[in-house]
Amino acid sequence: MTIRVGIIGTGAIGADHARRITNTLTGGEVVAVTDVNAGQARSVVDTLGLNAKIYDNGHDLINATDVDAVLVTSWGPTHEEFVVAAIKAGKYVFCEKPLATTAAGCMNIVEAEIAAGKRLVQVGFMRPFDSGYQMLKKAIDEGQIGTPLMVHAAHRNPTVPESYVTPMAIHDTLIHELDVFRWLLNDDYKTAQVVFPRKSSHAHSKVADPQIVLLETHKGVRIDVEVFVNCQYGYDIQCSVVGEEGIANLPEPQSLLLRKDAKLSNTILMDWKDRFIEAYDIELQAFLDGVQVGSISGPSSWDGYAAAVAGDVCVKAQESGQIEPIAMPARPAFYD
Ligand code: NAI
Ligand code: ISE
Repeated sequence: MTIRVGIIGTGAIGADHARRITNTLTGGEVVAVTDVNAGQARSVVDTLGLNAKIYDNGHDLINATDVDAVLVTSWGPTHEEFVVAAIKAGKYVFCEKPLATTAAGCMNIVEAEIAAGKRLVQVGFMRPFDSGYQMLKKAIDEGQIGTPLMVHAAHRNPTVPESYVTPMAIHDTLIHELDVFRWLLNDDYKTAQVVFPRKSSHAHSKVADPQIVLLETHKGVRIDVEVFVNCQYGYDIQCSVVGEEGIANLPEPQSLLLRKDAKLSNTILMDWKDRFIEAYDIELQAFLDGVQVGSISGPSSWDGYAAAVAGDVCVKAQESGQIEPIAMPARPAFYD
């Protein structure tokens, strides 16, 4: 059976997911799209040659009888409304990060899903599907570096638009680390602090950039993450886990080693779409396969909620300059 997919929001990642479902993945077909910018929806349908209906709004798309599963790839503040509506319609839903922009919003989704009685939501945290992060996790789980003590990480984007403001460094960008460290370390956060180094002259007035986020986990692991969203030189994700007996580093993406003009060089990618292209393919194939058999796995609403709880505290820490406690409720058995 081909899973008939409806996409809400056909901007950068919505269009990219439509492309991968159409050209790369198996078992899915995009049959419906909607975007508040109707021209954007039309352009994706035309560019990809989709046989898809363009809906006036997300709710009509969700309730369409020929839509089996929904992708929510609109702006973050709209996610909660669409994910809850999809759950209430009994439909599987893949929601891009953040699941909702606040922990309270994510909890509304968790409660709706528990009331529905089965897992219907996969969150678009793609890093657990990345082969490099999987190598890191395997090394940690097999005890290759001994007990993890510290993590040093960096999340760098070349530039961000004027609409990107200081809290987005947490909700929009750090949220990937907040999810992936819980998964890597099998641990949760206890405290957060944010410190601001000298500001880059490339950062516009509404964003403090770079920032350093300091996290402490329940097991006592100390994590520092540099979030630098105007670093200019590339899209660069770094992660180094220091254990009692060794250090495991996230592998660099494969690239040609070039000897030319008296230089030895590797290319650095500039775009998240390229850096995690395989992980996006694998996460979305996993979603389609899960819908096919009526059982989805991958990052859950609870993972989306847990990242948002930590994210809300990080935003508080941006404002207070203090070390802020993170109170993480126990995971309901529903998500075991
Ligand atoms: P974008 O601005 O390029 O696209 C969003 C689209 O949603 C726009 O075309 C906009 O008109 C549309 N839209 C907004 N509100 C809508 C509504 N109520 N109904 C229908 N359409 C609506 O943004 P982008 O970069 O594609 O991001 C979308 C989401 O995906 C965000 O939550 C973002 O955080 C996430 N994202 C995730 C990435 C990842 O690495 N997993 C990478 C980039 C984005
Ligand atoms: C963007 O929305 C993403 O999710 C990218 O993966 C991240 O690197 C970037 O900072 C966000 O703005």
